[in-house]
Amino acid sequence: MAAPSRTFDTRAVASAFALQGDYVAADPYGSGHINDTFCLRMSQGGTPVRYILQRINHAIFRDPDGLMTNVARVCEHAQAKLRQAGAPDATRRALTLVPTRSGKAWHTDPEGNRWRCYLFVEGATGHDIIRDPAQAREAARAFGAFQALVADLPGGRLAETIPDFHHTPSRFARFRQALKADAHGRAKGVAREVDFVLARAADMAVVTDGIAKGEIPERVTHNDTKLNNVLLDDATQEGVCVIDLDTVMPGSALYDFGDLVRTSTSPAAEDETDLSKVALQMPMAEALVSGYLSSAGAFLTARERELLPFGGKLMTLEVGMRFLTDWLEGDVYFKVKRPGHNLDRCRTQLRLVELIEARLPALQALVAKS
Ligand code: ADP
Ligand code: GN1
Ligand code: MG
Repeated sequence: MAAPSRTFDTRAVASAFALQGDYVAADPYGSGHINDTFCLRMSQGGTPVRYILQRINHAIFRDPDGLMTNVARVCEHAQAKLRQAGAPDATRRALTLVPTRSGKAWHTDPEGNRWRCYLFVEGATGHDIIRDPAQAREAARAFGAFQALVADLPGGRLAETIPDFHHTPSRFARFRQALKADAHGRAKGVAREVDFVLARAADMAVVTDGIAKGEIPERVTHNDTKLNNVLLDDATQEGVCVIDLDTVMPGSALYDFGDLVRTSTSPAAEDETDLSKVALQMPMAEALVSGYLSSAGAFLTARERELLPFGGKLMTLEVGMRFLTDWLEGDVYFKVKRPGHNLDRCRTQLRLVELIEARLPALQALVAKS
């Protein structure tokens, strides 16, 4: 469970939202690397009811109000479409914000922290590690369906909640800056990892150049499609609810498919220290392709299809490079729980990049036959 970086008066925060019943407790919840997430427990006439209460990390999301405006738009659009389609369980199939007592989508506390409250999606789990191909298929189908859902989002372009979030060349430049500055004297211990990243300079701009030249379409994408950002039904494993909407903004389908490859093909945890456990399981990859194409196949272009496996390599390389950058910069971005945590995470990612590279032709063949 993620420990919040500090304690908060969650009882006071909860009282700002239009909730029924009595406050019981709010416990740190989930394994996200960014926000402070709590499982809020209320008692409604003796019946326990849970909510998700989240403090937005405004050190990372510099425009939290713009972010919440995005999130509210996406939630409302998803709910409206589900209701239109007659879905009986709309509040389980898309995130639902609980408004504040004054009817706003988020609460600002006296210290300037932005808080939001969601209905808790019960009976479903965000998994940190993929268990079987059925889960991979459902996760990929759900994220593809999410892209289809937001494709007709009304109200103009969404705010960029983190500018250049997946602009891999900018991430590469930042990495090189951190390496040059070496503010914590850590560069000498990571020469192999640094060389690995530098040797792949030519990969960094493939997608951004493709978008700039109009060869790859810009779409509204989720941009953080790690496996634990989709809740799978505990009984059926169906991908019921896509969560973590902070980075929903213009992007590329390749980022979303790519991060699924990164997080749903290996049986090892993202921070596994035994690199021999990192593996690219082809049945998982096959399930990702079939699940993603089942919901996104109708709108993907030929070029996007062709680049799906490369997207997997690029996203894994990008995140590996981001963990390495954070290690060099002194662990200032991702939450860490132990010394060397970011470096451990970096190493699993770079190992997976190697494995993806070795299987690129096989992965391309999988896409081609689907
Ligand atoms: P972060 O940006 O820090 O990753 P997330 O929005 O992904 O934060 O939330 C952290 C965790 O909280 C998720 O991985 C998931 O386990 C859980 N979670 C978030 N929203 C809900 C919800 N509406 N219902 C149930 N669990 C949720
Ligand atoms: C973060 O928020 P979370 O834990 O779902 C990060 C992603 C990384 C991921 C690596 C806003 O995702 O970009 O891929 O960690 N989110 C942000 O596990 O930076
Ligand atoms: Mg998350």
